[in-house]
Amino acid sequence: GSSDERTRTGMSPESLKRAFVDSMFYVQARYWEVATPHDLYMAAAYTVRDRMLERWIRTAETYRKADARTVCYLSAEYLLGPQLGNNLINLGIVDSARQGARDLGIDLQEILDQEPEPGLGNGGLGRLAACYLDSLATLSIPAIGYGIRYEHGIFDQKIVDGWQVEDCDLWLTNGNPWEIPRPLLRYPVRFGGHTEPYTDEHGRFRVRWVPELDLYGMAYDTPVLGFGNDNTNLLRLWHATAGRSFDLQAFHKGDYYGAVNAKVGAENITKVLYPNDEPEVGKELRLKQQYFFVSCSLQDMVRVHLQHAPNLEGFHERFAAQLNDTHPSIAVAELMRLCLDEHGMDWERAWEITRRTFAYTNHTLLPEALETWPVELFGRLLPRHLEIIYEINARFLDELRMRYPFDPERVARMSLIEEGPVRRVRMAHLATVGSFAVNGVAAIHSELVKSTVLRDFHELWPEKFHNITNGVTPRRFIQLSNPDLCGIITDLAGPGWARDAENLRTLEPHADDAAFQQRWQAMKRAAKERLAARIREATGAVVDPQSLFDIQVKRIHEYKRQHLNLLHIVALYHRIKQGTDSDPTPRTFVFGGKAAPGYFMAKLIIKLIHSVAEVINRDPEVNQRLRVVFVPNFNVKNAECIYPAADLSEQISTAGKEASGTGNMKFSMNGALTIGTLDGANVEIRDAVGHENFFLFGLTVAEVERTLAEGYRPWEYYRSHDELREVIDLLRSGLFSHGDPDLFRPLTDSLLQHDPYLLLADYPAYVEAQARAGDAFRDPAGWTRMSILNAARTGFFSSDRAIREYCRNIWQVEPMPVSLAA
Ligand code: 26Y
Repeated sequence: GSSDERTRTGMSPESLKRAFVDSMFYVQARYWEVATPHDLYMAAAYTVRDRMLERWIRTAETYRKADARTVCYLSAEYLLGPQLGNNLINLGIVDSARQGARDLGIDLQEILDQEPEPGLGNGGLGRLAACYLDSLATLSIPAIGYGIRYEHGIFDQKIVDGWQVEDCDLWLTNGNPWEIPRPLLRYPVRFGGHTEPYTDEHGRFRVRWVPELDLYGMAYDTPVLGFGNDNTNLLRLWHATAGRSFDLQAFHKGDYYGAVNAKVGAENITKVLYPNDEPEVGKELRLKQQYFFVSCSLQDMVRVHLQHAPNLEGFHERFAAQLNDTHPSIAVAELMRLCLDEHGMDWERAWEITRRTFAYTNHTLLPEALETWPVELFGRLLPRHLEIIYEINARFLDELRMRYPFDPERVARMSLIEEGPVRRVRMAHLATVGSFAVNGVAAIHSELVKSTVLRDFHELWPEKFHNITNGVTPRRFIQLSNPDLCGIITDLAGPGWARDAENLRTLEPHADDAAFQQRWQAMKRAAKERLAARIREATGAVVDPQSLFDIQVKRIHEYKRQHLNLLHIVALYHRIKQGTDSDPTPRTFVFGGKAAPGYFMAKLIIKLIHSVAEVINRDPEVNQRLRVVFVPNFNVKNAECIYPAADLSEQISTAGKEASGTGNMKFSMNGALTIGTLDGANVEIRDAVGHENFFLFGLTVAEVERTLAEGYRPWEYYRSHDELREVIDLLRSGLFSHGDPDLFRPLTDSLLQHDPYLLLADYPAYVEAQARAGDAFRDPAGWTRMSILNAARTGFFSSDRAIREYCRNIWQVEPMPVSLAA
């Protein structure tokens, strides 16, 4: 093509340089001497984006021509993390870009560091959605991710005097070069009002929804590159703007300020991500967010479908729509509404299409985390949808009564409506009834879904239930995060491993090879040094890269038991002070994670981590052996620096509580050993890496159940276990709270009185497993062997494997490779 074209598509260092200089001038409108680091980043991002567009357009064209069956992933969260580095990798131009930057006297890393990350998710569920987008594109699966373009993502965590303080996330303020606004791609979304029956032109009974207000959802598109192919999929996020009704209101009633207020109200819908990773009751705006993005997404799917079809028959053949937890489960009622009210379909046909369209992934068993909405709120915001849900329920309950004529209790348990002083809609039941498949996210979790929260449904429809164990993308979590490891693997296995993670097994035969071990240790050492530098920068704390890096990073939650980790740390401290220490392995304990702003106990745990750190780190008798640090603001960017540096990965949730976990996979792939319970994907990780390469401890799910059923008395563990008692007494002594014995009372009281997560019951086994880990670390060759085997055997936990299973077992969708040559 012309030199102009090459400027936008060429991949050589020369073309990239030319394009970069060009973007600086024509996009950023800056010249060299005044360009800020942010300008450098923006120019680089636009340079890379140009190189994505040809693939993107070619992909859209290919899918459209073939009228390809398409996966629609519906998720309220996408925790993408920084884009630039990942896009360079997926385009295969990292070296070119580094060379080009160097020629211009710029350090590529400095440019990468400029990018604010789109934190449009809370934790595991949002990051899983991002990994799945990466794998869908890499496997050439026609797919669209639908979600919400939150103006403010997950809050920035600051630490003030050891306490978490939330700061507003501003990821959009300096502009987002990756998104393409589509101002003409807008759909109306309505709320409130009432419904009226009427008779249509064929004399049929119909219902009309007369809403109170409407607004628009406008699309913002972000391209998602595949790795090692030319497919580029689409992440379509919806932004709320006020609808036409607001303008008319102002016009007719002369109430200009009233209309302005209403407009502001409408635009609030996509303002901010709710920072809880477990629901709290009745947040009206959250229900609005959920309906808003679901309605836009389904209208978009209907539009696409009708480009090739005369009506909505066959909609379920064109699309498979995955519900990422119940957050988008109102989609079941919305698709029914579209079929019935907007497309004149009869109930039976509409219901068949709806049930064949959706599949539902469950991510939690915690009863308090199952979403339900008060009927009153539901009916006020979405009167037509409540009617439809009642009708779905009435028909479903009729079926159940026929099937179980003498079991009214079962029928009541399965109802979509929870009866009680406040009647509520059970979203998990709606999702289950309205879907053709339901899956859990790890083997043990999927079994528990069938035997607990959805037991009755499993008895009714056993073939509907699946397991798909979660996975994570090796591109971001090995290749991008750990370039040295990437080099080691590529040297042994060739470059193919990044598309087929089972190739990691090539490492296995080298696990005992001394030269290879040395290279492995150097890789680990360098990663630990990078993390140590980062820790120093962020907190001022100095840590020794020679020590065992023992790391727990994840959302702060009582069920994840960061405080069990702390009990062990305090025990080690206590032993050193007493002169009874038998574990002389120097350790650095690293914590990171955000607490939901309203979750008092979680915030107190963060304060306790800092308080223990303060005492230990300044005590010269202890601080040569132990250090404790909290890395503030755990997010994707920080995570990329943390996983490669870990020796030991803490996966210590109470058995049965962690659906899967995905951090456990990221650690293990990077050669960390796990200390963990038989919970979530830990079970499968342990089987994969070999039981001898995993530090197992703790009660099993069955033992947890039995312990609680038999009347668990944590106090007795406290009484009968001397060290445990001393540790808890230390927390209550004021030693860690400048003499205030009450500061951590809520935590210690909760442990002694209820301890719903069985920390005290698991404490002895945990401390014993930690001692085994400490001993093992003192044998570098043995440890390195185990580390290598962990990385070699965790290919199963690639999100490519998970997505292949979804494609085969749930979506029935085939790859459609895109060729740029065409
Ligand atoms: C309803 C709203 C407040 C809400 C928002 C986010 C509720 C839940 C969540 C997030 C839940 C979540 O992240 N769950 C995690 O999903 C991961 C991916 O499957 C699992 O690995 C992890 O065990 C589970 O806790």
